[in-house]
Amino acid sequence: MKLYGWMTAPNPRRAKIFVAEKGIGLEIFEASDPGNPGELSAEYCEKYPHRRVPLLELDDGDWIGEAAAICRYLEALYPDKPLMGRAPKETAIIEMWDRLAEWEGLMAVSEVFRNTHKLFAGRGLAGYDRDIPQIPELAERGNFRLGLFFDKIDKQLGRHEFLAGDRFSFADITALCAIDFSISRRLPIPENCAHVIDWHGRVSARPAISG
Ligand SMILES: N[C@@H](CCC(=O)N[C@@H](CS)C(=O)NCC(=O)O)C(=O)O
Repeated sequence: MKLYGWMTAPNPRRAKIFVAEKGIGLEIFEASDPGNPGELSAEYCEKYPHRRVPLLELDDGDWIGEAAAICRYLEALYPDKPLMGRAPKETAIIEMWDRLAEWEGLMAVSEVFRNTHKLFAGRGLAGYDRDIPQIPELAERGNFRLGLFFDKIDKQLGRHEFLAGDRFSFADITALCAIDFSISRRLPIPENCAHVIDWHGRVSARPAISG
């Protein structure tokens, strides 16, 4: 199997951290164009018509896209060190928080990034083979949504050690990737979100993440 990523992009990072946390030996390949690292290569886009990363290419030539689907597949193949739940209720709660972190956190930062960054002019959304205009109002709304996301998870992290309860899970990985992406765009964790700041320090220090 081969995992394709794109430098420090947040969605491939979710899969890379998942693989590292579970200690799965997987070859990781860069999908960007060597001549233009700001874009996915033409060869990669031909292989994967949805034109996004991450992608898991299987030994039989089939492929699986979407970070959560890739991690779900790897969790089934490598059940040790479970990150997606050990029983139906825990599994559902982890999925709930993962989806919240993706939709309310990662999508909010992406709205800011994709609708403002000069290099992404005409690429307001990932995954299309034609121009998708940037919409400045979406960046404003993304910024607003991001603030709501920080407040929401601060409350949750005030009640639990980790996002989906008392064990580190895939939901923490998604939230961390969203928040590190936000920090890299100079949108830091608000100072009044003390629980998020504490959680961010603890999670970032995990060997699979800091190493
Ligand atoms: N829902 C997808 C989102 C994947 C996605 O948007 N990936 C971005 C990188 S974080 C991408 O492929 N961008 C390609 C581009 O901008 O051309 C997932 O969970 O994997």
